[in-house]
Amino acid sequence: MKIENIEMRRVTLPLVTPFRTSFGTAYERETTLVRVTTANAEGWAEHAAEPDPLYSSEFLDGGDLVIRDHLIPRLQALGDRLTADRVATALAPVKGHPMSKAVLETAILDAQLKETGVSFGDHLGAVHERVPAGVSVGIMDSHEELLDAVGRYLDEGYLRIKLKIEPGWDVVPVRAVRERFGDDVLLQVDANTAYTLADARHLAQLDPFNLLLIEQPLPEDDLLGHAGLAKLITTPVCLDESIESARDAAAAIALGACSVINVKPARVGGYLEARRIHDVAAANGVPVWCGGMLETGIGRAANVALAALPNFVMPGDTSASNRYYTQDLTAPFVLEDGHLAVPTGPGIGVDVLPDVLNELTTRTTDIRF
Ligand code: OSB
Ligand code: MG
Repeated sequence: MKIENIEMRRVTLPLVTPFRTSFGTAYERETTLVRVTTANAEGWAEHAAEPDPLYSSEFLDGGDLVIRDHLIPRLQALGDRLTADRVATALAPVKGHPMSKAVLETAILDAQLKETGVSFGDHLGAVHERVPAGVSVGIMDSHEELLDAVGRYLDEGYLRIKLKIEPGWDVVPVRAVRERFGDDVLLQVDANTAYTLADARHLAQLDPFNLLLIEQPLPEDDLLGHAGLAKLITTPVCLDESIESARDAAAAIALGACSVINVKPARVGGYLEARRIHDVAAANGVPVWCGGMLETGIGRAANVALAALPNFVMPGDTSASNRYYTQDLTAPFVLEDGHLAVPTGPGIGVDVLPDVLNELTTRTTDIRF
């Protein structure tokens, strides 16, 4: 495939409500969009990193630099032999930076699929036309505020609630949600690495609440700690930050460090590696679900397609556009009966709205290929 141009466009979208996690509070979502132009198509993807390196070591300004100075030159060296399948191998000599690699591979895959008229879902192996939607609920200033938010999301039809937790905001809010909304609500928690193995006895106090899982309780490099914790609590341990590849997934499963995996395509270098994680997990009887990074409609479209693969058996953080934004960059993803429809058009299957895009753009860089 011959690429003519790569545009990097920085955009900022205000969030409808601040989103607080154990590592910080986001008031807006800033991202770099990558637009790949070929003779017959335009491929789009969005960078998952945040402005600060708090979720992982990647951050947006660093991503822009590594894409421009280290990743794109390696793709240019492939010339007309460049295809989405060859991106990961071409970029492998550059250590780390999975989110920056993912945004390039995804935009190139989108352009390629648009040229051939194939949807992301069909290309990846989707088996569902719609996927169940969960919602990730941030840390709040009070329990009343939390219960209000959870109540509103349940009224909207969300099929699973995930509570962000940290030391000082864990057992008590989980109990409050269970007492208010009952034992039938599918409920899980996400600590974003905020605990250590020494907190095992404290985290065991979550056992009676029948949570689907606890996500990433310990630091990302502590697989043995997670394996130890899994033996000390009955809540299933799920990994997010720890899993950056299918090899990581295989190791974590073999060590007993997790019994569920949150698959975020950006965190693992793209949708092709994400599919391999899906496959490794399936082969080991480990369920997976699709995580999110507050994506706009551009990233959400591809995530929803991935979430339609057969081993995505738990509702993902694939929420509707209005959970994040009053005005999305694409036509909004809307909750229908607790589900989002998998796009069926070529590539990611959604169009970027040009006026909204221009209004939210803060800078643009063109790289002739
Ligand atoms: O840990 O899953 C996470 C958002 C930003 C960074 C990390 C995480 C999250 C979420 C929100 O939990 C998921 C979403 O709704 O996109
Ligand atoms: Mg997480």
